[in-house]
Amino acid sequence: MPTTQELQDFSQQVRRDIVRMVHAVSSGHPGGSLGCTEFFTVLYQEVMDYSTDFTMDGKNEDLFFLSNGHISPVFYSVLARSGFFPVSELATFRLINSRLQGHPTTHEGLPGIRVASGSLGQGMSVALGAAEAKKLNGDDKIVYTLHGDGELQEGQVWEAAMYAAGKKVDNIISTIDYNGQQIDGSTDHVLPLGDLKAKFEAFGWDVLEVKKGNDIDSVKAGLAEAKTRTGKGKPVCILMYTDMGHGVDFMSGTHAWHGKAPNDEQLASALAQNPETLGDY
Ligand SMILES: Cc1ncc(C[n+]2csc(CCOP(=O)(O)OP(=O)(O)O)c2C)c(N)n1
Ligand SMILES: [Mg+2]
Repeated sequence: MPTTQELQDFSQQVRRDIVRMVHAVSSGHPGGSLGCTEFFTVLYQEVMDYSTDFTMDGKNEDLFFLSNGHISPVFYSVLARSGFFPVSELATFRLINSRLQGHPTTHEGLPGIRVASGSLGQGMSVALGAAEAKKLNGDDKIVYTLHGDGELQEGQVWEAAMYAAGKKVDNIISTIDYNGQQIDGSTDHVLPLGDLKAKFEAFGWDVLEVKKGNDIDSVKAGLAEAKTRTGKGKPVCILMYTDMGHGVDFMSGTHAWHGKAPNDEQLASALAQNPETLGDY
């Protein structure tokens, strides 16, 4: 198992990748990506049991579905640095004919991607299909998902949530990136989410909270606890409190960098705050 320091170093390199990828093409989504960096790092470097010899059906492997597909920069960086495809390919982010489209797609055949996402609200439904298939196949591995909090304003999420509990899909762990921000402002301003814990519980889920979603050890503990709660008849939800734009001072705590690229000076500042650890692509 990697040490906390190793996971922090990994996260720091991922943060560099995120801002460099988005800067290079002057487009993409750094804010949510930076806020979920520790989550992806812990998930792929410690928690999930997977093969980088990628197969679409992923039998006898843990699976991950990114529902808020706009945060593809963090996903691509972590997949590359976990061995799914060459790190150098990060330089093709959002280019014509690249496998690294702005929002993940399956058509391009990028290892690690099992569903096209970006049209918000669909990932939990897809993941439930995969989770049920695992049960039918006698495969005891777990299906993980990630969703934005603003994404929860999509009705399909709640249809899926109802289905998951009703059908006792207890091999799924769905994490909510609870940053309190979305594209046009705070979630409170755009459309308040109310008491999310009470809502998921009312839908029949087992809910736990990770209060420090940008702290490696807290994310580790939360994911480990969530795993112990699988197989008990209920789907499991993690409300993970994060700081949008975490790790880059001028991007932190605001929706302003939801989908905006840094200019040259801003990139230099972001990189100075996150020195190279594993080597730039
Ligand atoms: C169905 C759908 N409607 C609208 C959008 C446009 N959109 C992209 S990201 C986003 C905000 C989502 O907020 P959240 O899930 O909290 O993501 P964050 O800003 O925290 O990264 C919206 C409305 C979309 N991608 N899909
Ligand atoms: Mg959000």
